[in-house]
Amino acid sequence: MNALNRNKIRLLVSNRMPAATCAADFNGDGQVNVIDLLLLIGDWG
Ligand SMILES: [Ca+2]
Repeated sequence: MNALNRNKIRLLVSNRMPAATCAADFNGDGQVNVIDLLLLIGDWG
């Protein structure tokens, strides 16, 4: 595997992984999904 292919793979992986500091990722697992929505609803009001 040459350097160009490694850079392509690194770019693909980084594009698939959302930013860890995403404001909607309440439990910090790197994904914004129904679990984060339930945390939001649980803290509502
Ligand atoms: Ca999350």
